[in-house]
Amino acid sequence: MAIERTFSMIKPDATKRNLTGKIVDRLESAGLRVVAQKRIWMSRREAEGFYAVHKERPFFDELCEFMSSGPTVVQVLEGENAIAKNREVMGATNPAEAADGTIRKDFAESIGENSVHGSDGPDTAKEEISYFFAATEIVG
Ligand code: RTP
Ligand code: MG
Repeated sequence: MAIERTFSMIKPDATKRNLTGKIVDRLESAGLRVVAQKRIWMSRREAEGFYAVHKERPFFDELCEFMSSGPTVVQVLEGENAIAKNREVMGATNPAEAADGTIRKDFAESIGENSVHGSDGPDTAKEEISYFFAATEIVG
């Protein structure tokens, strides 16, 4: 299995509740290495750009409002099968449907305010990493 990189975010509902360290611990314990990380406050426009694929969805406005409502920790994670592994550790989008022991099951507040984001494939991982990080900011 090849070493992959994926993009991850700790969303405003989680930074607000001081859960950054606990979430990083879940990621590292699963074998994912944090090779880049910074705390940012996204503008509404940045959130709209990041979530452009969802712009026709009914939750788009609410999502962009939420994602620009407070600090977010953006990260690049590296490891074997990192994209799928991160999705597994995160759990289902809706915390009510997330498996036991996942981040969303344990920490998420609702389907919208669900504590974390993770890329869903190799192409989105590349795009999302470059949306927030320069190559020089990623130290493997
Ligand atoms: P993510 O992209 O954040 O890793 O999560 P995901 O793949 O599990 O979910 P996706 O379908 O891509 O949706 C992106 C984010 O939009 C919010 N959402 N709200 N109110 C709703 O019905 C609803 N559905 C999705 C969530 O914050 C979700 O993570
Ligand atoms: Mg998604």
